Amino acid sequence: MDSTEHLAHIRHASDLTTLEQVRVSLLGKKGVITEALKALSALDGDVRKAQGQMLNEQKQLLIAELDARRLELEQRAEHERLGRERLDMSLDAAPWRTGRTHPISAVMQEIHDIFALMGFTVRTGPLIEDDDHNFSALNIPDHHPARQMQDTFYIDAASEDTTYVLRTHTSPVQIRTMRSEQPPIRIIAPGSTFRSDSDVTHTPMFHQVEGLVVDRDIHMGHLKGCISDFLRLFFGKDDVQIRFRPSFFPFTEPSAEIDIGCTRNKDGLIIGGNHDWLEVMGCGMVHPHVLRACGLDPQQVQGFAFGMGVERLAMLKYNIPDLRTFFDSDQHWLHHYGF
Ligand code: 2NM
Repeated sequence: MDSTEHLAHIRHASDLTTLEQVRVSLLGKKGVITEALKALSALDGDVRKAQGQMLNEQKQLLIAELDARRLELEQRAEHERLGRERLDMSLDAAPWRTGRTHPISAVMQEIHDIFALMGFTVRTGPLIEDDDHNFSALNIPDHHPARQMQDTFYIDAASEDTTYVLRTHTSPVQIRTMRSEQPPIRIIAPGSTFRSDSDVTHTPMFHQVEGLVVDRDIHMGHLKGCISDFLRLFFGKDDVQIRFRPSFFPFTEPSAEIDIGCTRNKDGLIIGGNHDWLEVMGCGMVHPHVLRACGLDPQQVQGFAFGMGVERLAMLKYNIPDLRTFFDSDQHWLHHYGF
């Protein structure tokens, strides 16, 4: 086979695979040129020199031709690929969203930060509680409606003599704190709570922040000052109207519900003004039975406590109309209402 024939093979190779086969057949370990170069050793003197020079020139030419042909075939393949592919520049880019803080988390943090300023620290406790921490120690009698199956999630545990429930409020944390720490106590207990209730204004899981202060000579004036400061800071209004309306809870005596002044107009509700009242919290002086159940002497120390629903406060502060949307995990909703 002479050079012309080799060159023809290179030029007629119609794709990169074929071209590679041609390269191997010429320059590979057992290629024609390689073998011819090996055969030089059998020759001698001037013949060997002349033949070697010729072969090397031929080899350089073939390498150049192989490179040229490879470039040509690669460019052709690229050209064909570009002709096939379609890139629609008018399509929207894939959407991306940064994460947002859920309004529940944001409001919990805001509540925490205000009470932290007032010297409160945080306590937490188990979500599964026994009957004593969730009810009995809180002076909730055996046949109180709050204990009924319709309201409370009871845990099936046939082998246990203790009854377990999903905590219906965070108050068991206050019980645990009073039993394990000595006054002065000044704590908040944030967290999730559970009630067997589901309609437009109730979800089976919701969030509370409760608070407790126990010390010598604590009275209702401390409660009113503390809560008033909190509500003014939380709603960001110095002149928010606050009303303590007598109420009843088994664990506090006296008890009150706290309303704030609001104004209702066509768009809904504005915090401020005193045309109307809106319930935002519950509170009271810790019942002597509760103090005693925690080993404290009501003659020596007194306490005030309060509780608020985080969803409700978030809805009021940030104008979120529908409670259930908190738990939908809807990215668009979170983008709108999140922080
Ligand atoms: C509320 C309203 C009133 C409360 C009472 C206690 C405890 F454990 F100290 F007795 N913790 N939380 C309390 C009082 C909670 O929530 C609406």
